Amino acid sequence: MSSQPNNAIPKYLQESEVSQECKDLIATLPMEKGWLASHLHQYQGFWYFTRQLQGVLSCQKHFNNSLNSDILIVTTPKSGTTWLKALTFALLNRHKYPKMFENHPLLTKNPHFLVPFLELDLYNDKDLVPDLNSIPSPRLFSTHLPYVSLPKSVIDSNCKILYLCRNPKDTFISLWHFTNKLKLDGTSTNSLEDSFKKFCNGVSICGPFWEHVLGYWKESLDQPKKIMLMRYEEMKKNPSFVLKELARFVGCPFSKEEEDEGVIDDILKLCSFKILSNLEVNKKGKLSSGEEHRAFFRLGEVGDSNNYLTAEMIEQLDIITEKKLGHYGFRF
Ligand code: PAP
Repeated sequence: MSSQPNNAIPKYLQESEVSQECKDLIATLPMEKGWLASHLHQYQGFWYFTRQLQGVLSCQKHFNNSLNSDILIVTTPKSGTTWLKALTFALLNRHKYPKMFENHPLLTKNPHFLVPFLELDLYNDKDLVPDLNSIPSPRLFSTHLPYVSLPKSVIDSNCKILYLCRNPKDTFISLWHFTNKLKLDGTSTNSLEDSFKKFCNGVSICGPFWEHVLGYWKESLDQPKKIMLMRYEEMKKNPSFVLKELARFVGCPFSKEEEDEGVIDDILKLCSFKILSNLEVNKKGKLSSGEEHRAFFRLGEVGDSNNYLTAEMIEQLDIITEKKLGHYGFRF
């Protein structure tokens, strides 16, 4: 691990800007070669890049006032986080910005800016603890944390959790593209085969993928008022149905008048891949954590993994998925 702080490199690649507590912990944790930064560390059963681990520890320690009115978007990486952030933000703020295509914040701000990640954004700096008390309710945050690692106050409060997952084949291919795009030296791209093996073995960012999904699936059955589980494929197939369910779940259902006036269609249009990916703000600029906005918009379709994976790879992922999730009644 490099010991020189280097502000020229993006945060997601920095490995030295972490607290002594984090460094001491890392020395005791299993470690593997990273997809993006040099290392992944296994903490509480899941894998994180170094800077992310700093954020995980910090939000577990300091995010201790989760409110019943909070809404937390939780995803496995590359499951449609950006899309769900945009949809939820537009849903909650529809009365504030009725003219959706004129002055809406989504037209000039990336969805990750409007809905910050706890561990990758708000709590990512070792010396900074944000004051979130002045944010008007409902506060909208996001995280990639697995259920077992959520801050205790999130577990204890009656906040709402929106969990989104995506079939592992497309999730894997999206992650593979994303990490290769964000590597700075184009020479050392991760090979598909090598990344596939790692993904199947659970060694991926916030992996094992299946354990992440299983944790929230089980909790969504036990706590249906607190956790709503969504699938990317379902959102693509029937977006208005999912959006209406989402609105009901967070306590702001659409009225008959809104439905008749086309508010649902407007939100879906504003948050569509076509509109969001073509906005100036999303074609350039970066997140506070250093990733380019445009890296979050690639294709936005279901089934693109068929263009990359061999029949054997597909079979292998299907078998793992059935073994790990089918047994619990979960299918994509
Ligand atoms: P994150 O977890 O790192 O925040 P996330 O937004 O989940 O990333 O992943 C991006 C994926 O969502 C990309 O999928 P792809 O690689 O298969 O194309 C991206 O294209 C897709 N995506 C982004 N915005 C939308 C959208 N508005 N509608 C549908 N898919 C989208």
